[in-house]
Amino acid sequence: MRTNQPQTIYLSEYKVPAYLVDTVDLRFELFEEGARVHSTLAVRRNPESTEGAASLRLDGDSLKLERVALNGEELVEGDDFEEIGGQLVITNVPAQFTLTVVTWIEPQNNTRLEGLYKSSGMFCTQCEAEGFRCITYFPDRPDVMARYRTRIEADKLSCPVLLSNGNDVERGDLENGRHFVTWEDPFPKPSYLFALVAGDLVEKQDTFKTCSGRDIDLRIYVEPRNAAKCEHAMDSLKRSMRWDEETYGREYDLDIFMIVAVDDFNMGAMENKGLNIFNSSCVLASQETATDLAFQRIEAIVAHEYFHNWSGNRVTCRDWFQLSLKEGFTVFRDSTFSADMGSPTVKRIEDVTLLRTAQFAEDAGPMAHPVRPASYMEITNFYTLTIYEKGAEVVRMIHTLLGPDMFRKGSNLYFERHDGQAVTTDDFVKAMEDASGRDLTQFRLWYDQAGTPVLAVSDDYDAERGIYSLRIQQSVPDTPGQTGKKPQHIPFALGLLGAAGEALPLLLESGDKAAGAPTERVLELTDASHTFEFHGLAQRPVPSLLRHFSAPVRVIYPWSREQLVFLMSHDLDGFNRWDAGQRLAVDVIQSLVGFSDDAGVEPRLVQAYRALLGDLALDQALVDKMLQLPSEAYLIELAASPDVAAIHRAREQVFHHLATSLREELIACYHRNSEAGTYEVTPESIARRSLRNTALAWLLMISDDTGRDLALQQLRDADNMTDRMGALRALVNSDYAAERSKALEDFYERFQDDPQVVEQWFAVQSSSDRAGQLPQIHALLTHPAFDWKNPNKIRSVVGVFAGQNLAAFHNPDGSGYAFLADQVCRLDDSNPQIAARLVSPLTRWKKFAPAYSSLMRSALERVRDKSGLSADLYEVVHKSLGG
Ligand code: B3K
Ligand code: ZN
Repeated sequence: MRTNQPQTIYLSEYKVPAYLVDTVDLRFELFEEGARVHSTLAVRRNPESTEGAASLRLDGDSLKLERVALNGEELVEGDDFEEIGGQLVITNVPAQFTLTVVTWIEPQNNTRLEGLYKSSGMFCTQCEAEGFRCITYFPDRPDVMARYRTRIEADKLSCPVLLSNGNDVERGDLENGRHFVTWEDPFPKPSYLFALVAGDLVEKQDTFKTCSGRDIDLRIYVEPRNAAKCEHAMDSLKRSMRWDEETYGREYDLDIFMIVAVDDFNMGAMENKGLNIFNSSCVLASQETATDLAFQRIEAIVAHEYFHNWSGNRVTCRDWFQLSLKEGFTVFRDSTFSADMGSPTVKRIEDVTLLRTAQFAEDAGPMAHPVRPASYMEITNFYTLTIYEKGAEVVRMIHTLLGPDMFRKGSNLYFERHDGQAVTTDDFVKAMEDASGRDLTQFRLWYDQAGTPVLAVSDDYDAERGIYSLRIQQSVPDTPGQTGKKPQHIPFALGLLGAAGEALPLLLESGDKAAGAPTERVLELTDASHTFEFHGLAQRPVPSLLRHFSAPVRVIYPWSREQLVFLMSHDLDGFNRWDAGQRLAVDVIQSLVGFSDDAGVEPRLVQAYRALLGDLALDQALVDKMLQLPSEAYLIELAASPDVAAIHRAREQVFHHLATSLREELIACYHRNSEAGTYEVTPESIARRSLRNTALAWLLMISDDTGRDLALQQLRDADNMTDRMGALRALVNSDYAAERSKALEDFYERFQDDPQVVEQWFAVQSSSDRAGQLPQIHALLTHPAFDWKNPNKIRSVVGVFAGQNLAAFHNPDGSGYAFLADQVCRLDDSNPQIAARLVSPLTRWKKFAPAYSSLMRSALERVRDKSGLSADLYEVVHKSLGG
């Protein structure tokens, strides 16, 4: 616990490590009451370091030091070494030596879930970013790469399975019912990729033949009760391995690849070399217990972690400012993979929805930071949507600017040039430049400038000359610590549509031939203002701007509702069809904020939705996406000084009006998509289930008895979790109070022994403005299935309430804010990383209408004044109150 201000770390102060470590020899003695860690390091002075340091500094956190020896000689505290500010400083070391350090740690008492800890009786680790220092003293920074050999000793009965990185090279029995296994990882790696697992696990085994004909042993380790839930993750893994060979030419390198599922985990999963550790909710799935969304999420996360083997592990980050080097690139890779496995348009819609709703909000808030930050206090606070999602968009723009072939040449060069190295985002861009011959100097600003660029677009049509001109003005808003920004290099994809919806040829010069001319172009914006002229146009076209969302920017253009309705049904870019629908719905909802009269709901919106419900020619997954109204969170993000209650009411009003007007079509849609068939997880069946459940949700929203009966029947008959959860959610969000309670009770009764399902059961209530008011949320926190030590449970109640149940969280009496502040303070003592994440909704206080913002601020101040505030929470709270 600290009370002092944590230190700020600056990128500009980066220095190469003074000492390097070539090999790490570890021996873990695991016991119920703690663990002893013996570490022997082969250390040598770094020839590239200019520091004349004769002292070796090792990082440590919460360690009990038992012994230090140098070249076999015992060292004496005070004479030879000191423990200063968490570091172990060994004085007068030679240029090359062997250092032995023995530490004692208590995994069973580790509630932070960093370093070595216990989850459901199993030992496991999480070392990224700085967890290795909670295991032993070490230069815990990613540019120190070493080869690891790890011997694990434990009780044979409680820990029959002992795992670490690499290949198992030796195993045997010890006295007192104990045994050991030794693992050797031939690839040098940073300490954050170290992993250890010891417990009573079952193994699901499979194999994969690589492109060069090597057989890889694939294993997923789970608790025995979960043995039947690994198939989907295993299939996803094999698909990822094949895809990475085909798309990036990346073959797996070790002979064995392991995944372990653990229940208590701070995030989704971790890419430790050869031994990925997953949050159970991101790996376990079965038809009965996992929704389609969970199936898709598991596939994406398995792929993401697997792809890290090259983008992250073989080529790693020099320092944590470069985090997006591996995260942005790997998110881009997993997103392309998911697009290839399903519908690219739908995947793009999902990614952009997250980006525009949450990343844009981050980029406009007090924690805004560049994709490559210049400073941080606590690195765990920087695993953000900006690093991950905006970082992925930046790589995606490079892909767009270079084209697929040059991009592949660039990625090949990057992997070859930097294999086994710890590098920077600049090295990545340089490889892309060198392979393609393109100059990305200005493009690099995407890594340095925070804030979402704004493009103000205006147009003009000269009927006489047949010229349509488009003026695009770029500005990048100020963010904390950054003002007066330069224009960025932005790929702007567009098309023009004729009156019948036809794609018009884009002729940039007056003499250009229409035949064979492209109907879509990527314009490159580099200046604050550009004007483009399109020739040979007999009529004023309708512009389709920023197709595929070709850059993470806000586009401002005075669309008429007529244009939006037209684009919704005619744009050739599926993404922009969806986007036009969203813009229309946003416009309609916004115009109703503050008014309570239904009569104002735009009839063209109803017509457009009616057309969608009847459009069987269009990809049904896209139809389903287009039917979703913009979320409250997105509407709030778009508003200048949002009044949450008014936005909530306006959205509900539009919802009701649409559902009432389209009742017949919704019932037909429900039945059309309910045709019996065997359960499959294919894009088509997923779309069918989703549409059916969308129709159900809408019908229950207007308290339609037919809808209620369909929901109850679906709940009785469902053979899969998507349908069961769809029906439950519709009932929970309805006014049928008796049915809702009964459905919730029955559901819990049935699934109470399955933690992943119970998490969904918590979330469906916490997210509901009907079932998730504060008294009910309090009741969930005292429910027997709730567990303050389990991040998933905390997220599914507290996180979901504050992040998704916005009307209740923003209750004008401030009770939602006070509640969150209480929970954050409580959690800070046990798990500061989770506390700092959960507080995030309060940090946006400045954005809201005054009545809300002052209450949010007081709640935040109360967190600030908590005694013994962690560094994690300190940084977030002070930055959001301070500026
Ligand atoms: N690299 C990990 C995230 C680690 C977070 C540490 N606080 C998972 C991932 O992005 O793949
Ligand atoms: Zn990652």
